[in-house]
This record gives sequence, structure tokens and C-alpha cells, in this order.
Amino acid sequence: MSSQTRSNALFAEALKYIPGGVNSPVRVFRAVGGQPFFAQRAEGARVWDVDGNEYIDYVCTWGPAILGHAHPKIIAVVKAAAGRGTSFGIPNPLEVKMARLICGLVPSIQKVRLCNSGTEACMSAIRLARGFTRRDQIVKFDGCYHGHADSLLVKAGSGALTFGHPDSAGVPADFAKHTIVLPFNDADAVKAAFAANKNGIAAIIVEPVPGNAGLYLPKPGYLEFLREITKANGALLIFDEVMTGFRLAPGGAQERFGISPDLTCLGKIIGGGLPVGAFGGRADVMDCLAPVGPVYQAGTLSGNPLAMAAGIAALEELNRPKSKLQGPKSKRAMNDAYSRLEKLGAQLETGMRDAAKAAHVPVRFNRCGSMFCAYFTAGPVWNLADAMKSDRDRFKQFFHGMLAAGIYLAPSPFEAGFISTAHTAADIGRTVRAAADVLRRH
Ligand code: HOZ
Repeated sequence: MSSQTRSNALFAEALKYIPGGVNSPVRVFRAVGGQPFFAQRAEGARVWDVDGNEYIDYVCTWGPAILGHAHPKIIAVVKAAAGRGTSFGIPNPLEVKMARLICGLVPSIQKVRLCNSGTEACMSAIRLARGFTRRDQIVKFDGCYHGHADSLLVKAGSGALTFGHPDSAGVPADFAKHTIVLPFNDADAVKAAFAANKNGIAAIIVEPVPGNAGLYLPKPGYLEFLREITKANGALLIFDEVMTGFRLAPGGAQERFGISPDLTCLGKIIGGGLPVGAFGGRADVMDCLAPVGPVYQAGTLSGNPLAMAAGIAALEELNRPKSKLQGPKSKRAMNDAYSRLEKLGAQLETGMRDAAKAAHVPVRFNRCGSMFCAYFTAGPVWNLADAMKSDRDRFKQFFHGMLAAGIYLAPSPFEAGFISTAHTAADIGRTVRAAADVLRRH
């Protein structure tokens, strides 16, 4: 990496006008030391900063850029949509197309409401679950992050965890007391919570593959267990698939693991890089929303035509069949984009594990499809407590070593990495060689 002169000057100016110099805390380098670079442009799997440095990008705008940056089809449809008007506040045909696409791709979604962010999606899904069940309590898991709505900023992951405020200031204790926080992958803790709160729990909200404290997977049978226990107790199961939706499979984590939640929260990929969110699920639950039912939820820019156009293009491109010769079922399973992501993910996983082994550095490399995390710990990582054992100093060294080699990872040990279809086997090869080199110097 060469100079950061222009980035540093911009950051100094940003600090004068923007709290912390950033519009979302996860973008600063506080957890790793140093200052963030400012992006000039991005294309495919690459980002260039304002000083002309080039990086292979594994942040992928925190998930949305599954096709890489500035995908030509997305750019073309956004330009065309902008020419027809940037917002109507009146129903538009693209909203219907997007809703039909989502319902077709995600097996459990019968009806869907579009909104503007993953935070809105989760906040609204919780309100809907409470309105539908007429219960107040919700269960979440420590280290899971469901956006920054009050009742969900309790033992939260992502920036809240990275910067040491998992229970944010400004959330009244009266709100937080309705949120029961449990360790992930611990069935007994969930059983005990239901036993202690008979007919009180409205819903369990969970990232089926938690990706906001690094990345850990559900133990075999755990998601099935959550499905069964919620059903048996009259509570709803909400999958927060803001990150995993359309990433881990065409129908998200729920397709990959074969679970049917009552409600699903979406965002990121369905906006093709523009601001978006959505929540959907069982028709009887969704019909409790205004204007049909009593649960209120609204948004001036919801179903925005630019975001819809970009998201539709992204979903269509992701689901472009590999070959006309394949039958309808295999078309989805063997679709080009997802098999490519899986292959690249596997290449990275094997390469990283080999590199760590050769360097004698304890690394747990967790991966699910095109999401991954390298924890600097010897033991397995199944929950937040395990993730917290990761050596932060080693992560800092690794992050900066990789950055110097032109590879951009999230500047926190508690964030997932993302691979896009624009990454190549050569990119992954270069990444693995850089990692081997950095780890050797640890
Ligand atoms: N879910 C994202 C990171 N874990 C959020 C990105 C942000 O907070 O800006």
C-alpha cells in the first residue's frame, strides 16, 4: 500500500462534522488501530481508495455486493429507473415484481412488506410478532445483531460488540426488560426461558447463521429445535436473514437448512447496493399489518423504484440458470452463481486452514457458503463466549498485514467476511498467499 494522504485529510475533516468521522461505527479502524481509507470507486471484487490504492474487497459493502461492485446490469437498470423518477410515494409496478420474486424464492414467505433497512425490517417484525401473539417478551441470542432498534440493542453484536457497548446507552430499562438474551446453540437455555415465561414469549429472533460476532454455525438440529419449541409454545420464529438471505442459497439459510420460520427479515442483497429492507412470512401473520390489521408500520421511501430496480436485477442475475438442459429443481440447486460462491468459499477455507497450520498459528476458520471468519483461537467457535476467546492483537496484526498486501477485511474481529461472484480463483489464491505470508511473520 502506498500513501494514505488524501484519506487521512478527509478523515480529519470528517471528524469535524460527523461523530467519529463515520456514518456507521463499523467503518472506523478503532478495533484494529489506524484510520479508515475513503473509497473513490469500486468495481467487481476491487475497491480503490482516494489515494489510488487498490484492494481485493471482502467486506462487499457488508454483504449486498454479492455480484461484486458496479455490476453492469444493476447500473443500467438504476440509470433507467432514475430517468423515470426517483420516488413516487404511490404504488409502482417494481414493488409488485420484487414482492413476487421474494415470495417465489423464499419458501416460507407468503406475503412481504418492503421497507428501507435491515434495522427497520427487524424492528417491524418484532412489533408484528408482538401484535399477532399479544405477548411482550422476545428472545434473542447474545452476539446476534438485528439492527439498532431499542429492544434489539441488548447484548448485540457488530459495532455494538466491537466498541464495547453491546447494551447501548439510551435504551430504557423498561424496554430492555422484555428482551430475554440467551447463548446461541444452547437448547437447555431456550427450554428454561419458555418454562420461566409461560405464554409470555412472542417470538425468538435469530440469525440462523450468526454473522455479527464473526461467523458461527448452528449445531446440527439446533434450528429444528428452535422451530419446534416456538411452535409448541405459541411463539413465532423469526429468522433475521438480512445477511444470509439470497446469499447462502437462493432461498437463504432457511433453504440451506430446511427450516420454515414464521417471519423472515431481509435487506442488503435485495437492494442491489441501494438502501432497502423487507420482512415477510405467513400470510395470516402479515395480514395483521396496517392497513389490513392493527399493527402499524410505514415509510415514505418504502418500495423505492431505484432500490427495487437494483434489487430485482441482482436477484435475477443470481438466479440465472446455468443451463437450459437442467430441470426446474436442479436449476435452482446447480445455479451458476451459488455453485461458484461455494467453490470460492471452499478454496479460501482450505487455503486459510493450510496457511495457519503451516505457520503454527491457532486459527479457527468458520465458513458457510460465501461467508467466513478467521478467529485467532485454538478451540471451536459455536457462540459468543467462544468468539470472545479470539486473540485481538493477533487479529490486528493480521488485518494490517493483509491490508498492506492489498486485501481488505472488515476492521473488526467480530464481523463476517463476504465473497462475491466477481472474486476469482486467482483473487482467492492471492489472498491465501498473503495470509500465509502474514501468518508466518506472527
Ligand atoms: N450488519 C452490518 C455489519 N455487521 C451492519 C453494517 C453497519 O452497521 O454499517
